Amino acid sequence: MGLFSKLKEGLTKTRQGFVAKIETLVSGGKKIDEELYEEIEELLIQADVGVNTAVELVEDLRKAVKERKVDDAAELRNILKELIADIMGEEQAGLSLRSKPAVIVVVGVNGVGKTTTIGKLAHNFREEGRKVLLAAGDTFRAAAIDQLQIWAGRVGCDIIKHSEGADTAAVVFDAIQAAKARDIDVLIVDTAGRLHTKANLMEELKKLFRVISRELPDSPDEVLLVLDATTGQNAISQAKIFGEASGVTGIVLTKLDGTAKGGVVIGIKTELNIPVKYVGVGEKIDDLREFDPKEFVEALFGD
Ligand SMILES: Nc1nc2c(ncn2[C@@H]2O[C@H](COP(=O)(O)OP(=O)(O)OP(=O)(O)O)[C@@H](O)[C@H]2O)c(=O)[nH]1
Ligand SMILES: [Mg+2]
Repeated sequence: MGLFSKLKEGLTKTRQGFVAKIETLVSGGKKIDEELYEEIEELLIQADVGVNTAVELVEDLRKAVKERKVDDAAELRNILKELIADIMGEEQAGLSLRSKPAVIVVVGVNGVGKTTTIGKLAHNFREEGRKVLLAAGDTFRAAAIDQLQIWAGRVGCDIIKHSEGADTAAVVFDAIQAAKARDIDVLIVDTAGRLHTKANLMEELKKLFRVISRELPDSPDEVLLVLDATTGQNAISQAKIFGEASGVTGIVLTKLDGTAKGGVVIGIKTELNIPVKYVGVGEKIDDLREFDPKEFVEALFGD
């Protein structure tokens, strides 16, 4: 299955819980009245676009209906799609890898899909012919190191690791030296899942960034925050706190396959100043896709 079909399939539940319900709501010669607007707003909130965004969208919908003198409620579906497409824009935010080795640090709370995303990213880079090195910066659990090692084996790239309990900054220091010596293009650093509310853990990340930029002045090139789409609005609060504490440059939104909360992509766009760079649509090695906002809107509406 192609990745667009996968994205479309992954968004099925969101589409059923939102677009399909709106379609039912506006069909059958329904009158465009206050009640209808309220119901649409409710559906938007349920799809996790966020309350503010839902209110604004319905406000714009009202304006468009007035301006265009729309009297067929069925038209609302397409106007809403247009408005969402306007919000999402057309621009794709790619990675900005400036240095050699380029360093990507992957952060996020427990279990969102950091390590899996690193495996998939490494695979993509390898496909492009780039030399990749992984750093097992999650030293919290021995299993975390093993998990990254398995991904390195699958992808066919090297990994730098210390034993459980080691200092993450020391692992990354070694990884940078190895990357320089081995002519590596991209070094990807795994980190332990941490609660965004724990100040000491966030301090640890800052220390890590200091070590990296001492070795490579323009690095890290990217700090990717991994968010789990199934957590909906909670993902947005995580991003706000991580964004401030660790200079996040991009978001990877995982588990878009099978969630009903796909509307959170729209909330991320309106509430955060951080672009979504990749989306995860499954657990397999090639289930990571560069995020294309236009394609997302098409997939969401099933068109
Ligand atoms: N369906 C689906 N599952 C995913 C996706 N990305 C990751 N997962 C699954 O999510 C689970 C957690 O993934 P990990 O990569 O271990 O998450 P992590 O953030 O590294 O977790 P910690 O290291 O414990 O903080 C695994 O079972 C993955 O297979 C995705 O895009 N879709
Ligand atoms: Mg992990």
